[in-house]
Amino acid sequence: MTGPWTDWNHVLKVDPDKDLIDGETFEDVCQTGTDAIEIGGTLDITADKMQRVVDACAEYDVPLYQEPSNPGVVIDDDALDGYLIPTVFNAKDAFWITGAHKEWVRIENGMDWGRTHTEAYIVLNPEASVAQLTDANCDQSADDVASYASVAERMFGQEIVYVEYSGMFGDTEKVQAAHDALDDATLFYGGGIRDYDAAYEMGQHTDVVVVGDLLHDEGVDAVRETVEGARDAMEERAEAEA
Ligand code: 1GP
Repeated sequence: MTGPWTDWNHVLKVDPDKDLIDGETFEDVCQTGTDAIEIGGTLDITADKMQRVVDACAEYDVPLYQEPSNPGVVIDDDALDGYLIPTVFNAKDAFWITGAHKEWVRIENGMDWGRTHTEAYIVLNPEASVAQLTDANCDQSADDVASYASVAERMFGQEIVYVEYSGMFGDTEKVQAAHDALDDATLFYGGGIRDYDAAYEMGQHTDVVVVGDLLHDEGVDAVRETVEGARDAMEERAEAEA
């Protein structure tokens, strides 16, 4: 179960429904130093909006992944390195566990399995759109989060486990619990990373720090700081473990 994300520290999530700040371009976005760009969002996403971001990033050499929020927005484009297909493990609405996926596997032109990878979400901020949309049960202890991580990795063969706090900085104890539970799968953490210090702190508990809204709210310089924070934390951890 290896993918390029095993070498990543930082992912920038671009929401195709949100604008960049004035004066910034996708060329700037692709030059923040992030390890990969994940294109996805929860609300009002269309294939056209997805395509616009892919087209704008295609000529730069940062890896590009689409994270489709539903089967209708999947785009077929050689510029994409792959698709990260989310499953929300703590959703009460089964559509987000297997319902959407049942539609996905029969999309027009078929699935591109060679480029399709799996992401097991554990959604923990009840205020986030993703929690409300999927009717996620966010009331999970650190032990529960560790259990979900094991279920995802061991029983459902997920390549990535994603602790999602979208919009708020999460509980590092729960993130660490997920990290401790995993052997092979890569842990992504996303939510409320707004500066170097937050990225550095969470970088001590996860494999990959994901940054989203900061790009659309404050721009590429702020994102670059988070790249440095995540990288410094992970380099220190690697040295300590060596
Ligand atoms: C959202 O996990 C990402 O899916 C990032 O969250 O927008 O809070 O950075 P933020």
